[in-house]
Amino acid sequence: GDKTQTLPDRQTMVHLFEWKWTDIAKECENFLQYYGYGAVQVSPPMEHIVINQNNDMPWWVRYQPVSYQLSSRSGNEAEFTDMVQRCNKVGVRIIVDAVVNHMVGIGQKKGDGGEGSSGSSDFDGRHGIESFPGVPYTKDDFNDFRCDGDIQGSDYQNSAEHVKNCRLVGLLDLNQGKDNVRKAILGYLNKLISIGVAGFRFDAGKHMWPADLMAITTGMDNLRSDIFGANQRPFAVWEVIDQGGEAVKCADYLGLGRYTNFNYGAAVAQVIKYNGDWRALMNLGPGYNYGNEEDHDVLNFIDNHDNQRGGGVVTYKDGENYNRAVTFMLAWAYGYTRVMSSFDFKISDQGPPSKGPPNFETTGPTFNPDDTCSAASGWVCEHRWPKIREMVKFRSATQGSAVAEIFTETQRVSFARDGKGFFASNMQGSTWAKFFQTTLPVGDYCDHYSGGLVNNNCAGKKFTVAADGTSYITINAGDIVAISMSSKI
Ligand code: QV4
Repeated sequence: GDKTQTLPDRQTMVHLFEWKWTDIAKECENFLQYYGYGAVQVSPPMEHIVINQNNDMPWWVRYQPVSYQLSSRSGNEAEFTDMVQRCNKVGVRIIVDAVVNHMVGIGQKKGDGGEGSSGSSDFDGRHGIESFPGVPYTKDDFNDFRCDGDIQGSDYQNSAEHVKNCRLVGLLDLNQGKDNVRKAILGYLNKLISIGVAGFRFDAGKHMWPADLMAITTGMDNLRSDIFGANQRPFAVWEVIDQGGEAVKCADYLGLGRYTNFNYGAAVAQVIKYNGDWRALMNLGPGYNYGNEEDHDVLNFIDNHDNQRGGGVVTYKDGENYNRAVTFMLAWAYGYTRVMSSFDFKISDQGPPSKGPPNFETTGPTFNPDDTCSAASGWVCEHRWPKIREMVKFRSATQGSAVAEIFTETQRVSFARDGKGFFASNMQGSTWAKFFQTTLPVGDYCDHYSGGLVNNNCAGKKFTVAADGTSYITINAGDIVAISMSSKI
């Protein structure tokens, strides 16, 4: 379904890319609950291939399933279960990255060239053998009879059939039209639901047939009623990259849940990274450019674990521009929002911080006194950056209130979230100072962007709103101001 299944006032999800289950459990308890993060997207929890590539284990091994045992680089089943319980207890939901389009890359076999598995299962992905006893799947469960080759670049424009039936970068393509394949996938998903997860990010949704996905969607159990209430359906977001000109369209997936709206981060990058006109962002919503569907259809984000590795979007490597991009997203009333949280990488394949060979055991983040992650630990933790974590509070406080009072001047935009919040960005080379209509109740407010309320003390700039909702606000060149009901002093 498209319903987020988060607590009503928590409307931001964070992707804790490659974090260990034990570290996520602590993060829910020690940090996420206090800033209003509603859910965590976790890396794929199933058993995956294990590879030593130049004395490192690439991050993408997590996208080559060997079986549906809950045994991965992030931890085992007991640790996963403990994480789900502890996060739910403090009101933070777990969203699982479900890789059900394919298994390992063709030609790979356990024991060959150092290839192994993160659990106990054997596998043989050689052409025509294609055996995964841990599920089990046999060669008859794959799409080789429909397409025995890789998806070609031109297929993306010309052939939905090839995009769905051929192999994505050599990954053995499962046939979700088969009953036993559907049952195996549903067994995996329903087990996760019984543990207490709230839903799924479905990897490579674009590469599966919507009719098969409908069967899988309707076959899922209800969420646990002791946690979510009666008759609640799992949240689903389908990974469909469609920025126009594609044979497979995001609109094909409406009704199955939400889809990953790659048009959003692209639009924001156009303005913030490539010096476009900020006023364009005031139209970002349903119908803006291609592929921006209704509010309840989209998951919006600035960058993800794929396109931060060279997709032309704004990423943590852009420094202050990243703060600006995520801040705008969290202030603006469109879609369910996801914040990316990365480990620092120099090359694209690089795996998360680890103890190195032979086991590549992940080493977790450590924290600075200001609650950011220590750079020495290798984790970037964008979700803990002071401006971003404050804006998550803004989003919670403004949930459900519409954009109002838009005021613009070339690279200057301001808007209110009716009765709940006010945002202004000044990307012009000179100070912007005037009376703004904030729509907020009379009182003093602390600016989230320059510090926010910390233990009830204002660490940022202070602004006074008069009885008529107006406030005289000064915004420096290149700065942002954001106040909300959650920063009322
Ligand atoms: C290699 C050759 C192939 C050959 C194959 C033969 O390159 O030409 O056919 O061997 O076995 C890795 C390697 C890739 C290797 C492949 C199979 O990079 O070189 O193929 O494994 O062994 C991630 C990485 C991929 C990685 C994959 C599996 O990005 O590089 O492939 O994991 O480990 C499209 C899709 C979209 C996709 C996006 C990246 O529409 O669905 O590309 N996004 C998701 C995930 C992404 C993940 C996958 C899908 C696959 O977000 O992280 O790919 O699960 O837009």
